[in-house]
Amino acid sequence: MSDKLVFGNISSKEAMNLEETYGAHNYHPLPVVLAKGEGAKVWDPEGNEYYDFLSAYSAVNQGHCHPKIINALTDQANILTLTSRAFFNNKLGEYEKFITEFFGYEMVLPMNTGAEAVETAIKLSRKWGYEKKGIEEDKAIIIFAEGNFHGRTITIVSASTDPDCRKGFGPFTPGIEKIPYNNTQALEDILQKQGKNVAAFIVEPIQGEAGVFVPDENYIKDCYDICKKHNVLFVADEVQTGIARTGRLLCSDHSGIKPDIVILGKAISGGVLPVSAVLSSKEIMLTIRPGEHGSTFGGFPLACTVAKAALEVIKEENLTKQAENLGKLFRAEMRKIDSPLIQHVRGMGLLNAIIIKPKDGIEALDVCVKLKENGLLAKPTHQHIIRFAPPLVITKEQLMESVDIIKSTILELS
Ligand code: IF1
Repeated sequence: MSDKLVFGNISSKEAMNLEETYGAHNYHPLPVVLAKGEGAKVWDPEGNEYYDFLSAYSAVNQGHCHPKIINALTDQANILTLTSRAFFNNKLGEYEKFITEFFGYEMVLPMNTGAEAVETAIKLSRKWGYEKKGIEEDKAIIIFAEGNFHGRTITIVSASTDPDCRKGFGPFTPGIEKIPYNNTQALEDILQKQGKNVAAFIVEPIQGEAGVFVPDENYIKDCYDICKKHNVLFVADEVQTGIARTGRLLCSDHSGIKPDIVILGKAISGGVLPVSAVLSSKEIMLTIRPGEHGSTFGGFPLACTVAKAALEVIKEENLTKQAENLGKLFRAEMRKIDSPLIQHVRGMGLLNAIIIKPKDGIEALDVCVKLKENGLLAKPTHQHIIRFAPPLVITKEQLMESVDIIKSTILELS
């Protein structure tokens, strides 16, 4: 590792000091500073190269600085960026047609961050509950699964079961019930009891933050059927699992169901701008009327142009198939590693995790620090789990090189 500056004008050490001094301490990053990215790789200011196995939490599925997306961004930035929704713009409608056809839905409501899209889905579900299902005013219930991660707003953390997300942030939003994840009986039971007032069940097809927790094969399909039986909307939060990551365009596709509402974010823009979306039917979407919901940036021309290009890349480069094939290869290679540190390997497509069994004081964080020293970036979640989610554009050769880094790092520590 060299100390000479290669990218930018401040060193890793200076960059970390500045963040420490002037930035709120709401994160605990791995001690690595990123200054440049291209495809599946990133570089620090000193020019050290790393494979990115986080992909900005699956936002950079198309790879860092994808030329087609960056061209779309810079071309449009010179023409028109933001207009607000007080006026029409010549990019929004075209994008809305494109994204709804892309995912097979009738309508889209564009927002910016994932959390905003989740909030939108909650509001939309409540509105549908009152107007279409006939739930009595202010009685609507939304059901969430324990261990979920849907974002950071007060209402969303009201639905969380993670003490770090909640503590010190009450009072919480009412009208929320939580049931165990991967337990269809729990959903059936609560709907038997309170179904009349339930507007929606909001769930991640794979729980990301919970450590890439893949539910039983029929879980999502069974939950969907139970929701249908009780006239409850089935809402999939695909902010992390969507857009080719799990080897299907949507993770819900693995279960052969079409959620009533799909929430997307992150990779819609290939990690270039905060772009999120809520997809649904006309029947549901039109319960929200002018003036009832929106945002200054939602559907801005620059975002629409970038998102369209980013979704085109998914199709043009066959990234869904790529995620499926390389994911199988990755899990098979991980399962070959003979080390007491590895307890379990799980995942779908290129959203994978290994569960670390701590040994001689060595934990997931120590493995990630060593991986970083060996040229691969990943982050532990929930202390014992390491998530591996490279950009989907990673080549087979690059993936095998990464596998070698992971193997030798684990063996070095075993
Ligand atoms: C952070 C985790 C990932 C999400 C799902 C909505 C959102 C997210 C399924 C909100 C966001 C992020 C945010 C990021 C950490 C991260 C994360 F570790 F916390 F769980 F990806 F795995 N639905 N996930 O995963 O989207 O508002 O952030 O755009 O630093 O909080 P957002």
